[in-house]
Amino acid sequence: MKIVALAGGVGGAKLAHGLAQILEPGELTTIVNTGDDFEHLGFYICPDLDTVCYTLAGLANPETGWGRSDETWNVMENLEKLGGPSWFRLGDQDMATHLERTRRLRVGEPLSQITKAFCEAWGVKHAVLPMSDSPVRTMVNADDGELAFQEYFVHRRCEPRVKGFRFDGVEGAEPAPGVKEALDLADTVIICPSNPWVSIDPILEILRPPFAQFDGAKSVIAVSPIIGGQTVKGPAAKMYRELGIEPSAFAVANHYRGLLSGFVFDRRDAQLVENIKGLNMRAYVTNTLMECLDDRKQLAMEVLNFIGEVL
Ligand code: FO1
Repeated sequence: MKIVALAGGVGGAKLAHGLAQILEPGELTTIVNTGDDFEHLGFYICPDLDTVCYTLAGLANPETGWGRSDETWNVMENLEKLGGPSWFRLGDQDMATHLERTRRLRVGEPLSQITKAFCEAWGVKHAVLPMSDSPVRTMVNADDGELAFQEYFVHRRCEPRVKGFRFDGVEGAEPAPGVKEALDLADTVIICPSNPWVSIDPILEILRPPFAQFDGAKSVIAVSPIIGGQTVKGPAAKMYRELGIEPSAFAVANHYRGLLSGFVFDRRDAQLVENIKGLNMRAYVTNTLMECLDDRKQLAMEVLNFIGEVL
């Protein structure tokens, strides 16, 4: 079975990690959102790409989900003493990633190639691709004006009310090398439990125009990031509410309506099963909360079995 997983940050990385425990390298390609990339302190930072790579490498910080485990913060502490910006926390080990990525980008190496080289260095065996080598920037239209994604997410702690989103640069951006090939070969695309508005929509915007078959011939399965009306992490539920939609697994299924052959959601939302089937997709109910490594593997196994039923 060949699988393409679409992922944003922490939730997506956890399921990709579960899939990587089961699938052979060569059977799994994870395509990652780069809409929340930004330049900060002179570094080119790719939070979701790093979260996915660190997680697959077993290097991710288990408390935050982002950044490195066993991290030290010497640079940040000294930066703060000098009055430098410290709202975006960069650990010492993590900083090496941004330093080297920025250096390579400056000498003309594309992001996809840099990611491949980093994955090799970290021992990540399954392919990880940025959605595009061209910069795409998620912009949050909030009640007090438009904000760059990290400004909204980290600096303003998701406090501004959202009115919509714009993916700056998406029109001119091509999928990264390897993305089209992976999709052509894939039996199934799994949309990981990431934020539909700001993690998955940017990837879909990049993929849709050149991949007509993506809207029909391939089976596409999504896993809900919303459990019992809430998100495990991040502002997806708050975003749904502010956009006038009741946050629920049904709202997520409805968001991807027309694209999905199957939808996986949590036991706590089992009462939504008939409504979800009414969206013309198969439904699978299980425990989707990934609290430990075994949960990741268990959910991945169940999603793969469900794909077997759907195909
Ligand atoms: N998220 C935070 O909430 N606060 C931080 O200081 C922070 C630093 C950070 C550094 C590197 C990195 O790769 C990610 C980091 N994140 C931080 C997470 C990240 O900005 C968001 O989780 C994603 O952009 C949303 O998927």
